[in-house]
Amino acid sequence: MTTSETLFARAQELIPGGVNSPVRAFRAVGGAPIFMQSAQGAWLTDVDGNQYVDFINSWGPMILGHAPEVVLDAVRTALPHSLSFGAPTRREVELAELLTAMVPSVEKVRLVNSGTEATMSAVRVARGYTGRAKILKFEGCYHGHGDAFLIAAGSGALTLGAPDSPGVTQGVAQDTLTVPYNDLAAVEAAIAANPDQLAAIIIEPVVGNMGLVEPSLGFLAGLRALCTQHGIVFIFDEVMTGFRLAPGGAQQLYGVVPDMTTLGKIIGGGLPVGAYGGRADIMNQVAPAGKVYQAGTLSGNPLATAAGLAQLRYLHEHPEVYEQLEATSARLADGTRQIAKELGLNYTVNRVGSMFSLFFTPEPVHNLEDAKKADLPAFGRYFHAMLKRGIYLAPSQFEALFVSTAITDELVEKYLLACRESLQEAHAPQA
Ligand code: HOZ
Repeated sequence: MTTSETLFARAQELIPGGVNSPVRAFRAVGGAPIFMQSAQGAWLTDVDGNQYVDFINSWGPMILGHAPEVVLDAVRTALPHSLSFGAPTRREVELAELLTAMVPSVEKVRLVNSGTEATMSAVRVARGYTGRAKILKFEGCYHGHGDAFLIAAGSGALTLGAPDSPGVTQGVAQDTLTVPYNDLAAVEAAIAANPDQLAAIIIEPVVGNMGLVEPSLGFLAGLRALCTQHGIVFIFDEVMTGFRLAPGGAQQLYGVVPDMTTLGKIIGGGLPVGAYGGRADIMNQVAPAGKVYQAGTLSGNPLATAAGLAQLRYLHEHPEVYEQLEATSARLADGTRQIAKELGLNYTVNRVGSMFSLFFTPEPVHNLEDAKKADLPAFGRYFHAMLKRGIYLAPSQFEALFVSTAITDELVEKYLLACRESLQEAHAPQA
């Protein structure tokens, strides 16, 4: 038995499913998860000493690769000054200044500890601000594990076949409306059927949680107009796209400014941080400025703000990072599409900036129904063939690849060679 297998056996005795977040388990692809030991740059090393080129990057935040000196230095400097105060600190102010400078919609911001906290809080604030109860989300979008979002949810919930989670009460579920992504007419119909009842529309402006799906031309602008017209708070969940698709996230890339934005892991440089922010009049509803309550001892934790500030400052001061990511990701995604074509597969590859997905279907993928047409057993075989060749992908068709600046030309070639061999292996006649 490998050390990973031994650890997984022990973990299954004590941790539900043996993992602390379902998407880490290999349920959709078979086999046992790999336990990691360390990482540097593009490379992950597991507890058995095997190495992999990382295309998950902690689900996005390791945009500069693993253990970048600029972030480690900041944490080393902060470390001797203690680990938590539960009191305000200078870096919280500096991080708020940077976030408001970089993200177009954010005039005021509150730090929390995860993307889930950010989305739960943003929706509560939208409800407090509007005095309305209902929210609208899109099928296959994932906004963390708050009750209100576990209806037609993406990511691990979709992968495990539980997009509507047990444990979410009828009362909560009835306040969440869902419509297909990229379907503006369906949104208009939902608003018309629930006049003056919608507090918020929340969306991943580029979806990463049913695989990578981009917004159709005019979709985000159309939603913006509808929200303005009907007094609905428009929330961009940029937990994965923030600071990744552009310094100001998808809202900068598409030129559509929401009322509120939720941010996650990337603003902690790998440490647990999230944030929600937006228009000052909306954010002034948050306690103690206003009456909508939200709190947290670890919010603005001194190590997390040190890491996050260092990473975001680097991104702010080095816009060339985005050009590099664009060039590398284009080579990876275009190469993947070309290889699939040469093998007669014609699979769909969706890409926006440094996020992309290879869907195991020749049909275009614009929404969840399209994504679900993928050949999941073939994806599972491909996943394991890539892993065997040292390429670490998310263990689900319904997740995106995240590219870091640590991916060199040589690693692009390694990935493309593995991709060709793995696609062939995944489609070889089964014994
Ligand atoms: N939602 C993130 C990726 N789709 C991953 C976080 C997790 O669920 O572990």
